[in-house]
Amino acid sequence: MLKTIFNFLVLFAVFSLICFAVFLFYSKNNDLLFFTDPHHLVNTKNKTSLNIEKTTAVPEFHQNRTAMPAASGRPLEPCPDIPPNLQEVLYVEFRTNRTLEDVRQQVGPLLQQGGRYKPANCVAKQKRSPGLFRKHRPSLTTRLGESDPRYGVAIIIPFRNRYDHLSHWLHYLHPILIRQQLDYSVYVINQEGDGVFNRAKLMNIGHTEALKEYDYECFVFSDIDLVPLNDRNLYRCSDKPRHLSVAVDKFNFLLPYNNIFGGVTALSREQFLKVNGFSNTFWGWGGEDDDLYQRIVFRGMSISRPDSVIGRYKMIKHGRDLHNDRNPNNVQKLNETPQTIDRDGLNSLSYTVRKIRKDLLYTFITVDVQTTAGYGRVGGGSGMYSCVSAVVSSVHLYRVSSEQMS
Ligand code: UD2
Ligand code: MN
Repeated sequence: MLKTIFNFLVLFAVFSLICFAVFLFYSKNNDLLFFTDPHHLVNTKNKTSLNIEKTTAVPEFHQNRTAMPAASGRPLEPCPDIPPNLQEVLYVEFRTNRTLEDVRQQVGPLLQQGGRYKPANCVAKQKRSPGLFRKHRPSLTTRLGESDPRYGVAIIIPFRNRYDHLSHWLHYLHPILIRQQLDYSVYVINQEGDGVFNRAKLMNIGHTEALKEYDYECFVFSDIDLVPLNDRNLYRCSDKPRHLSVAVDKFNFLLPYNNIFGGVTALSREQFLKVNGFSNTFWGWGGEDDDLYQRIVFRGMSISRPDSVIGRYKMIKHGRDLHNDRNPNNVQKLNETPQTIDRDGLNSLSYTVRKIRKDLLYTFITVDVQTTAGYGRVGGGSGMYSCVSAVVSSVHLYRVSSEQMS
């Protein structure tokens, strides 16, 4: 009898132990409150709310890029229409030595390889162009680990041998673009060799190469020597092609002529395709920006601009570069825009990529632009328009016309 009771007790003890072990196992996996340190839970909650408070209180520039606020499983909210930490008067100084290494140390921790950034706490605001319902390419988005391609801005910089300018540009622009809560990447398109420079073709190449990496919605084309003086000049695209460098110190903060479209411009993917990009045939200095403006008008669009307070810029002082002399043929070519727009541009672009280098601060793409000998062919036409526009450009200083503000 005693033996039976003893056996029963042993069995009961073993059974209880098994039950307890099973219970422990499940409670660990399911985070049952019963077995979780209540202090730990409270702290986690506090941590989360602290993070949220912190992100609204301090400029985003100070946040850690790798923070993952979506850990709660909830999708990120869209960023506010007007980013909260914009600075309206920026102090910009170029008379100082600034190395890329300095810049890397300052902003590098906030960036991903290739000069890439997206806000950690909200979804960037760049919207898909109205009417553009293309299918996006999931292969590209997954390659970069992105969730939604609709918000990407590619910043394209035409470049050759302006390394000191590059350091200044990166030093000022990365913090500005971060405060603007953009989802962006910086592409520096470096023309190989010392053939005649072709700014416009480098822009087309930048657009094409950037789209191989990511389904960007917006393209900001920027000279390397232009730094905005007001964060409110957002590097986004809008429903019209946008001219951002409205009031440059070099031009006494005035538009040198009303239709100027050089410096810094923003075109959505749809707008840029509509004009077939830039012409590829403007070799040497000048004309390519006016040709793009004419393409925009020819395709029935108009441009928008910020006002001259928001659109202020400082340009790094420089002389004319070697192999980028003013090309007198380019002025005459402006007569031909209506004839060339369909056959000279993105659809006729030809170049060779020599090297792609991913720096923390930018993607550096060296290309052979297939420079022709000399400065390209002379365009046809009477040159009347060109003469008039050249005279108008050099003599008149227009104030920013109010209908172009938006
Ligand atoms: C004006 C325009 C510019 C462009 C140019 C004519 C403004 C404010 N700027 O600038 O957008 O239309 O006239 O082509 O309206 N670059 C190099 N290395 C070179 C040559 C040029 O990197 O050897 C790049 C660089 O990004 C530079 C840009 O091309 O900022 C334009 O050249 P620029 O600065 O010599 O022309 P600029 O200041 O007269
Ligand atoms: Mn310049």
